[in-house]
Amino acid sequence: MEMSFRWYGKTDSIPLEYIRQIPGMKGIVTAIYDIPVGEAWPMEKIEELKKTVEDAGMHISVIESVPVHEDIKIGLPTRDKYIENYKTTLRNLGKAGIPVVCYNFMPIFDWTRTDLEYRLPDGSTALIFEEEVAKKMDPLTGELSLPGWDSSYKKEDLQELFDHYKNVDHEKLWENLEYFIKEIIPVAEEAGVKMAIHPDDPPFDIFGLPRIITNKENLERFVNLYDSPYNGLTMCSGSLGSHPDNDFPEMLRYFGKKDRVNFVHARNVKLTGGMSFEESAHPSEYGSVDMYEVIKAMADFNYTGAIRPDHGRMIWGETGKPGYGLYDRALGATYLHGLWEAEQKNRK
Ligand SMILES: [Mn+2]
Repeated sequence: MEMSFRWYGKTDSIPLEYIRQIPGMKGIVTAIYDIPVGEAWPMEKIEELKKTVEDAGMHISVIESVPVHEDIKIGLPTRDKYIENYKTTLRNLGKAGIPVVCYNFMPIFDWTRTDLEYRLPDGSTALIFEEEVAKKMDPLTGELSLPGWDSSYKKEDLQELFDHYKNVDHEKLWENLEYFIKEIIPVAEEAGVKMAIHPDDPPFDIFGLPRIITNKENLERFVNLYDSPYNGLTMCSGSLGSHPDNDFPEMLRYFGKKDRVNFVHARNVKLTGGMSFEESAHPSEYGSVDMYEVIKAMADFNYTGAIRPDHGRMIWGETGKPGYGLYDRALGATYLHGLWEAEQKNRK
């Protein structure tokens, strides 16, 4: 297991120098943020990013993410052009020695929450999802915006996208995903870049849009679309763990033994009834995911890839990008590091 940390590039309020000071920190998870979705990433920009990270004494463990253009998810004729660009990006990342790419296949919206600054009893703030509030949210007003979403959509664009998705049900989305996977995985294999699809967050339909990377059965269907370790998963304890039916450690062990776990996101969530949940501190006692079981599962299949503390709470007066402060994520990293060390010594 290699400990890593997400960094949003030079505009991130947390400098690489601080990240390096977190005990056990080896890798950086990052992306190029100023290239429009669908365009190919040029070699020079990739090399520049790599150099920036290496000059700070670390290396790039994972690119998170290379976003998938909506035309690919919808299955429009224009998808082929965007798939070709995606292949170019993968070839370039391979040339630069990047081992893993994380991406997702969620229609229009990335991770969704109903409150980004919910106050927990200890005074910290966290991201939460309340089922009833989400039902009343109207994404078409164009006023709703979350940090994980593509902020370039205007109200008109959104309406048009929703119109397109009227013809995309779950099966159609599977078909479009299969088309994409069969095109890109051979290129990823050749380039030496392992792909790691991120589960949908939350792992159920929202705003009437289909979501398919949600549970064990669907992850199984996904890995069977193309039989290769390059067609793998990002196992995210917070995303999959926010559905009460998902047994995350069991799923992690199962897909790890199949050699399909290419990246791990670790954070805890506390299920609060129905489909609602709060993001909590990492230790098991604060959430519904048993983090020790997560680490044990990884030790069971000798995981050697990257793990990163996913979102954290805002603590100690820190302000910044919701979910992506320094302090709580650093605590998460050292906690995970400690569990891993104990588990490794246990097994000797
Ligand atoms: Mn995640």
